[in-house]
Amino acid sequence: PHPIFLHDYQPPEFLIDRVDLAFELDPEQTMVTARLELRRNPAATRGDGTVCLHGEQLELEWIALDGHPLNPVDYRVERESLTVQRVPDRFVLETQVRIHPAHNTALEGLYQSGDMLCTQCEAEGFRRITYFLDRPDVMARYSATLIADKTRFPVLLSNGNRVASDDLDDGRHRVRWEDPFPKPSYLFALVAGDLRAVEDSFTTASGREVALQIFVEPHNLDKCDHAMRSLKKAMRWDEERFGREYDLDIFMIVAVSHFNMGAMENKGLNIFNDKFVLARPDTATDVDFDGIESVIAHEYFHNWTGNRITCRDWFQLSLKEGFTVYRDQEFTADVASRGVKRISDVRVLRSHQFTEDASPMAHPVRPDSYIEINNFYTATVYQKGAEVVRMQANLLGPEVFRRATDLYFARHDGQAVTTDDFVRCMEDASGRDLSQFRRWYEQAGTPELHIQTSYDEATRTCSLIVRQHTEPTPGQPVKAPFHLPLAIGLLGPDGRDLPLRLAGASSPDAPGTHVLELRQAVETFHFVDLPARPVPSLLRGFSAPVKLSFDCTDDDLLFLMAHDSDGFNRWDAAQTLMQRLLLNLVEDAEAGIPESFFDAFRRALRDEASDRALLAEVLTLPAESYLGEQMAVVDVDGIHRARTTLTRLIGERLRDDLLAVYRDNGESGPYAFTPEAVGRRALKNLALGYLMQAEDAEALARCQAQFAGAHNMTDVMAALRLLVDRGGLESRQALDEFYRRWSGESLVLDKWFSVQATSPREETLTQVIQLMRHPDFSLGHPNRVRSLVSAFCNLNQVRFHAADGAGYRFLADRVLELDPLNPLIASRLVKSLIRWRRFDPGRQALMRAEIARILEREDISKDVFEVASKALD
Ligand code: B3K
Ligand code: ZN
Repeated sequence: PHPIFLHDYQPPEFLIDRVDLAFELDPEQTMVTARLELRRNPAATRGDGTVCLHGEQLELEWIALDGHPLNPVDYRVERESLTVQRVPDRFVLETQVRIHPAHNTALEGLYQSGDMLCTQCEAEGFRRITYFLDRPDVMARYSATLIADKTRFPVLLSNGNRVASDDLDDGRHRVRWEDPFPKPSYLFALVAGDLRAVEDSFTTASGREVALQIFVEPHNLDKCDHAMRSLKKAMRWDEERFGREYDLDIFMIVAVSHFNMGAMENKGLNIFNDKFVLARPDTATDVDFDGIESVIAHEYFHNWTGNRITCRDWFQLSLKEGFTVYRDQEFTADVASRGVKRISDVRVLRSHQFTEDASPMAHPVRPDSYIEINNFYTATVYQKGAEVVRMQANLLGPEVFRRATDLYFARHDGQAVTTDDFVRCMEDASGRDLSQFRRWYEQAGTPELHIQTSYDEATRTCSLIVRQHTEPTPGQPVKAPFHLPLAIGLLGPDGRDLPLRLAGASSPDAPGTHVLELRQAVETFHFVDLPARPVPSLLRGFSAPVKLSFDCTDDDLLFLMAHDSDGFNRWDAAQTLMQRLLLNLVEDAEAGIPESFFDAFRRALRDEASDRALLAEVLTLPAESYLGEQMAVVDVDGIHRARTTLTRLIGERLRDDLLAVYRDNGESGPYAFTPEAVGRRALKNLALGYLMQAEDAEALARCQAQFAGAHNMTDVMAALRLLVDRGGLESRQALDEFYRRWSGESLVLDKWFSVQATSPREETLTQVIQLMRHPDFSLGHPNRVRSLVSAFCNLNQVRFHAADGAGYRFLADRVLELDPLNPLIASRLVKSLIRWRRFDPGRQALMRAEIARILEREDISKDVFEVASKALD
């Protein structure tokens, strides 16, 4: 397989204005007829009188040009294309192909999920449906006529508006859909099934009535309320915050159980992994409710950032994904808690994106080459892309940023554009020069900021020397400095923010946060008029996606944790402190924990005034994987031991306070998904976790009672998790009972699998191997694979990285089994192996051997090939 390069981009030789599709749907074989109106692209730079369309796994039945069937000498069918010779500048091409949805295990193109048929076209799935110019810069108007058996497939959906329907004589029926908005092929969708809809409506700001429908299998009708509420919230928010109104008269969401990722923003017909639609308090946790709200919002927001304005080519993926993630993050921050949202987003960034940046798959937010684009739906394109938009929003300020996005929507509506076009709108609306800032799109790697602070009593000056440095990444040995916002505050002895006055500035800022703009590799800043040595609070709100190191004592961290006016930095100070204690414990198992730490923890637990959700975040120890990232060589077992020890010590030392917190935050009344209630549950279950590690008899009794008596899945799962990690008879009984109760609910069963796969107990891998043979396990079901295999490999550092390499062997075996079925899922799994350089020589050798074993397999997909081969480069 060969890479494709951004610098080879050429505009399409032909454009397609209109597409009329007709489907005779049947799982075994579906006939697809396409009528395409093509014309030569005036902007094309070359052309040789032929047209070459993409197509994969299509059986061509007939083909006609301007109404005349073509002779075999006039066209050529290859494995991935159809070339037609000697075409005029403007013509109509008609084809009919045969495809086989029931045998489509890759779940790209048209496939079967349970009893329904559905599509997934992004990025390059449309070419598995019909011959086409399957690239995002070819935007066309579509109609789709769907014909299927009326009993099996009473509901037939596609993009846009339903314009006609009738019954045929043979028991089939026919429905025609027309989408008035031009779109790239990756946004095409169709669904056929025996579905029921929950319906509602939304009145837009300009007074238009939009019909809202969520389609599910009949038994799931009672799990759609939260999704519908989330959708309406998102529609309103996008009007208020970005001035974006919905544009069709109908918006549909369909929940399907077999889906490669989270959801898909097809125009007017979003298709969702049912995990991000279905929720009832007794079946879904707070984390699930949260995921549904933000994924529904994310896909809805794509209607403007992705659909109306799309990407010129797939290198520009972050144009729509980074911006849309930024939008959904802001949505959640506005409708829930801004502070908690920022913390959880930074957790994700640090644990997924920073690690990716430090891996052989490191790539810029705008990659410059790929072998398989599906490998680039990454934390870098999504989460770092969102950070890059966030930095621009912060550099411009809210009003100017809003002007800039308004300009972007006005200037590029209906176009396929680049990240550069986006930045140009930021520049044009603000008058700022963002040329250096563009490096964020071009250079991979996480910048490291090292800040040295000093205070001079004589001049009452606090100086900051700021150094930035970015390690080389594959293909980019030398990095130029980034332009970045560094938000800082200085705390006085009483814990309050001091007025900040830069040397030379005429008047001080008000006390609070000051944003410094960095541009050089080394820069010095002097703050004057400071009566005493301040404690600096740096990178407030995580103002740039960098790794920060600065010289500060444990006491400084305790001080920031207690006083910083920036909630994010209070949390971060606590994390840094806990990280220090834990890494000390890894080095020396006998190292003590200072009394001041327990005191601070106790004070926090007793602080009735603070937000419960924030408190739960502050009091959560850093994850084992995150601690590993902070070490030169990951000490898998040492980290597990240290973290378990500190958890137990907290449980023992703070027993009474933890029990009080547990009791005070119990459930009263029916389940509510409010930030307040979610925060209470999080704090209560965190307390229970510490107590359980201390092997407290009262805690065990409470945990069992919670498992048996809770009415919401959040509390049930928290208790089950703790019982499983503890092991023994109680664990077995709880698992059996849970299975009996929920075996009919696939999404709940996923939790049953993953709670076992992520347990740190020694027997976990043996257990996981047994579960692979469970009648409810199937490699053909991505959610199940994720809940068992991916959960074990990605969320269980201590067992996956067992020193004997059994975890690695298990993973490689699964990759080899999955690759012929579903390369996208197989390739995601390989990513768990590629950070082998971070481990000791023994583990390194074992991991490399498994990657090599994967690469030896003939006929490996290009998805897996790309990741595995880059891993060994
Ligand atoms: N745009 C889709 C992701 C498509 C992934 C293709 N392999 C969902 C989203 O980001 O909203
Ligand atoms: Zn997206």
